[in-house]
Amino acid sequence: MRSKLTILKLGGSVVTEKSKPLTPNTKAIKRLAKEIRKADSKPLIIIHGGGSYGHPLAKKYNIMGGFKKYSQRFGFSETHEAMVDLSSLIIRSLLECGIPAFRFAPSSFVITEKGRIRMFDLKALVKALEIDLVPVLYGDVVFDDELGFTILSGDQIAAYLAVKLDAERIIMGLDVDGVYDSDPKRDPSARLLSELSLKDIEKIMERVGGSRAPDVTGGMMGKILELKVAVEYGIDVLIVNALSPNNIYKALIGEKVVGTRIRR
Ligand code: IP8
Repeated sequence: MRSKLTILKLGGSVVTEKSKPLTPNTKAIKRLAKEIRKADSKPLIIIHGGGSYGHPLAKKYNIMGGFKKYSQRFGFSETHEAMVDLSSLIIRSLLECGIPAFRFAPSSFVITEKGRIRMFDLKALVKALEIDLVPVLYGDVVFDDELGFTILSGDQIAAYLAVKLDAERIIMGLDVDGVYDSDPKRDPSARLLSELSLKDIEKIMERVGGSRAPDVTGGMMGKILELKVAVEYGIDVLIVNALSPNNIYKALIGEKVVGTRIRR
């Protein structure tokens, strides 16, 4: 039987002002904390993206490409610190709303191999869930067996945890209404696809554009590719616009909401 676990991913373009370096979207963070509190969905894991905290720094120091020169060590640490700062803002807002949020910094317990998760120590996370804490994770810098270090996206973490912890669903809160038949940021006639199957995903894969801000982990295309593993496993994925008030609340309580539902 499924654990009823919900994995909520909040995109970097929701929790930050993506075009302004190191700028949080405080209004959205505070509103989302209230929506999450009101929905009271348990158990819950929250994962957030890097937005204007993680991505510009990761790009500047070429962290994704791996450890090539000594000077990158400062960039590795700075990128991580930026993510810790963003995560602190989010966790503080959650705590203020009465949600027992607790940070899990992926770089401390995940090792990747060429960017893919090879080792993920779940023990502490499971203990946290057992006492109804709400773990908060994020895309992070990580140590990598082949590359020395790299960037691990929140999307890869979401899909991995969903499968490992047998989650019921993944809710992706992004800055778009869902998956379109073409890129809505470039094509005004783009049509929202409200239901998608695995077969549909394969068909649209080459037609979905990436986001335009410096997103080192791949935009919508990367998201769909990552989530495919969870969908194949039988986990429902719902993509909604988290910048529209009440969407995350509705999604969490299972109410009908504009978005894209991806099912096996
Ligand atoms: O925004 C990437 O996470 P994402 C995090 O979930 C960093 O892809 C550090 C760039």
